[in-house]
Amino acid sequence: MKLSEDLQWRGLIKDISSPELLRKLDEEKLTFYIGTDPTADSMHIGHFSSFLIATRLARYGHKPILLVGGATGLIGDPKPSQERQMISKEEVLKNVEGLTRQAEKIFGFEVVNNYDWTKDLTILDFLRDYGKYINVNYMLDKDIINRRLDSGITFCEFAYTLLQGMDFVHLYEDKGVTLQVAGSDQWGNITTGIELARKMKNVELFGMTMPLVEDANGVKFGKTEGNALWLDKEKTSSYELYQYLINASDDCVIQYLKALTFLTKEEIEEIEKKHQEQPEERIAQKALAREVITFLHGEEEYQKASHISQVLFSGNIQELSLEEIKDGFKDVPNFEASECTLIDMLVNNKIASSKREAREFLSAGSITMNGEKVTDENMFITREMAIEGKALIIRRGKKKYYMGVWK
Ligand code: 545
Repeated sequence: MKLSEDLQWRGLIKDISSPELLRKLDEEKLTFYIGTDPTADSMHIGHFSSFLIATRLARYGHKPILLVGGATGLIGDPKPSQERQMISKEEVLKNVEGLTRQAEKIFGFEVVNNYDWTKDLTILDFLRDYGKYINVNYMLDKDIINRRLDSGITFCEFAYTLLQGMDFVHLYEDKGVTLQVAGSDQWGNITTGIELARKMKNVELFGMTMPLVEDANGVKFGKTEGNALWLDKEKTSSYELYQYLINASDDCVIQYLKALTFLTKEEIEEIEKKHQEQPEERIAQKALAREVITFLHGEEEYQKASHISQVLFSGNIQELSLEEIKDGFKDVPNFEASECTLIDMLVNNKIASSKREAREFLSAGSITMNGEKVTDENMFITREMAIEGKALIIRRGKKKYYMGVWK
């Protein structure tokens, strides 16, 4: 399939600066860029969907450049709602390092930093060489800026779009970049660059955006209760990522497969068919988790995450290593384990609210310890019972977990 057809089939094209671009994508080899600002030291899965576009184009022979905004990160891309909190220079620097390392590791493309060509530009040269080409009226028309006119926008943020525009022109001259890709919130900034290049260099640059990936409720993909899922596995373990992906809703999962994996049209259609026959098997969600985690963290991490999930599902907790236990039970209530009777352990650590309740749980057979049912309230708990001498996993009822940790 041609690249332009593939992108359209996946629903990855929102805006394009000219229909001519589709032909170029299929027939020429372009150098293009996508940028990210160092507002954090890691990307999250929401950014990942846009960055994947870079890999898609690269697989069709185009040359990607990733830009980390050491300069633009000091200013802050205006949000439609309110002014951003300015980030300290030290933090921007630290985040640039984190993001650069991550981008090189995950995507393996050339990374540039716009601080390098912005830091020595004087304000007078900026205004004369760039500011002179862009009309304020033109800037006020931009969606994001326009939406801020009532609540207000500082000159600092207002000028942001010019910095990003300048990057596009700079990368055109320095590296032959003729295309910028991004999520659809970047359309205004991309067109500023196109406008600058047209006026300054009399050349036509191209831009393309993709829709931001959302769930059925319009919540941005990759956010759970306001928490981001990071691409850094020290910040979000593969198991946590697995849990998020495996729980994708049936309504959205096919779209996620299109936008977030490299499975082909035929493969996705096949998965869709099987998924519709037996939705309870979660075939599509499993494929999504496998593809995304393998791409990001490698096959081994995927195996680990799916192993933890299977074991937790079957209840054979003894099969997990301590490391896997720590991953799988990161969010369950913890207590410090010590030698005592089972019933004291349950009550002292609030697994049961009273001895009477504890006895009820035990006689009903609803307490398990490391996957095995326990019923004797006088059973004496020792360190030897813990997994690798450290962790005791208590389950109450079907779903409620607690972790006792031995010091
Ligand atoms: C700066 C200078 C350029 C080109 C681009 C930029 C960055 C751009 C921007 N992009 C977003 C971003 O989010 C913070 C990431 C924290 C790790 O703000 N002005 O930096 C997002 N981007 C990816 C997608 C996006 C966009 O990184 O384009 O649409 C999200 O999906 O919001 O010369």
